[in-house]
Amino acid sequence: MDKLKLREKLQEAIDQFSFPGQLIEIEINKQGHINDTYVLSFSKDDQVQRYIFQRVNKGVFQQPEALMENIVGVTKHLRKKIEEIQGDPHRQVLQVLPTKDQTAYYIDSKGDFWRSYNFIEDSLSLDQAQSPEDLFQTGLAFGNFQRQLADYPVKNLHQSIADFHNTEKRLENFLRAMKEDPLKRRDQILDEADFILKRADFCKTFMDLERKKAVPLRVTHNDTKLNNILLDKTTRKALCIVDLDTIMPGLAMNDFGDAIRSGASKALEDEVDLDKVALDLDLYEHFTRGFLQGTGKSLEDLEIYHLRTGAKMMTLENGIRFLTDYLEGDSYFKIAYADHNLDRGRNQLKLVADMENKWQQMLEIVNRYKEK
Ligand code: ADP
Ligand code: GN1
Ligand code: MG
Repeated sequence: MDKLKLREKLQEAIDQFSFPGQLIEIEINKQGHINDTYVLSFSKDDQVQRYIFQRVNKGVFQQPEALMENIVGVTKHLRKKIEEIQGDPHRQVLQVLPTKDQTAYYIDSKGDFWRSYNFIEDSLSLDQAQSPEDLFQTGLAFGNFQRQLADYPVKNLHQSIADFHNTEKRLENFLRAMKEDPLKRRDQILDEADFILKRADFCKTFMDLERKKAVPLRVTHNDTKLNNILLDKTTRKALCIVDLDTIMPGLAMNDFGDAIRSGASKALEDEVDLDKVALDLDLYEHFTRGFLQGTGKSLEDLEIYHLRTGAKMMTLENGIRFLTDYLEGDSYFKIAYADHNLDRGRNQLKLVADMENKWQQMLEIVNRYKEK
């Protein structure tokens, strides 16, 4: 889309927010799979100020009010915690920029849902770790995030997506898509379906624990993908956790798990050479050390025992979700080419298989950092 068209598309919504000065640039950020993310630059008195501006995916998030209430509540709580430890509240937590009407979002004439945040300057968002220290920092930040939210009332949170990490339901949806097979893609993934079905019991593990109330529901992020954390460009320390749309009551193990899935693989999530896809135990160890340092004493023994289960669960669940979307016609995740979801799905299943080979070592590493 050319610049003028893009500006036209965004103008109605931009006009509703109190941005300072003149809009001088609109850039597109393509890192996420869900929302349309733009970086707006405004100039005032020779100063340039940038903002994140998002068209939130209304197919995925159907209750803007509830979603933004979660985000406003949680970011306020985090800001207080950051101020208490003399951190930098402007760079370490997202700040929702209200509309001129003082609301946290705007619904435009087409029914699209828009919101804005402060842009965190001098930061990096990685699709793949560049050093083990990146993973230590990420682990520490996600661990701290859980600890800092441990006293936030879980009951105040709305479910922004129902059954988001209900892996049992994810499997049911996959099996239904296999049966209905609207695009006749089923035959492409018979081996993958067989791999998934062999793990049907495993898919129940966390739902069983939840039903027995054996593990607590906590305030969790639920989308702890590596590129949902910003690192400081200069110090390379973890700076700010972003993409807060899925903050909901959830399981600590899943926050650990999705970060391992996305950050501790030797390859990108859509690498097609499956020989390259494997769990990097060194990265896994660095993340684990950071995460357990961050959570401190806040996790129960059973949660710690099941951290490795979370890594396998989130990887299998994402594999199932990518393949379901492939079968259903790629309506959920953004794709860059026709078989993108198929490639992502295969990649995730290969990572699951590799985790199974390293299952014992994954537990030993967790135990090594548990006592410290
Ligand atoms: P999606 O839900 O589509 O993944 P995100 O909210 O994660 O959208 O935003 C996409 C990307 O934009 C993030 O991965 C991150 O790189 C970047 N980003 C998001 N918020 C900010 C921010 N406040 N400052 C700087 N970069 C950001
Ligand atoms: C999506 O929004 P993004 O790109 O950070 C998805 C996650 C998946 C991930 C896979 C709301 O994350 O659940 O694990 O893609 N987010 C949502 O890359 O579905
Ligand atoms: Mg994201």
